[in-house]
Amino acid sequence: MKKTVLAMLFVSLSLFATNHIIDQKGKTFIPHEISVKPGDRITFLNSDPFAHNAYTDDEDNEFDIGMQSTGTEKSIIVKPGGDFSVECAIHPNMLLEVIMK
Ligand SMILES: [Cu+2]
Repeated sequence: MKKTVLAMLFVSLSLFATNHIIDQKGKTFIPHEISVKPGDRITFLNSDPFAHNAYTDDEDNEFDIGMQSTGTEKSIIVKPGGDFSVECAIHPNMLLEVIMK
């Protein structure tokens, strides 16, 4: 019974989750600022003819998608926490600001 309630809660929460698409093009995250809430997904695309990366050292949302080659997509799920910045380990000038709603 308890498991069923938890499963229903998870399903209803994920119904409200948003998938935010971030393209990497011209060595830029597009868009370069997004507003998210915990449970949302951020999907990184790569439209450049070379590899990119996306990572953050934020203590609540730490992730590193590794090397991302042209035409692929990689996703992460946002955890509860504060605003954070995402960078590309290959191109230090790339910056994505993630704002928590
Ligand atoms: Cu890059």
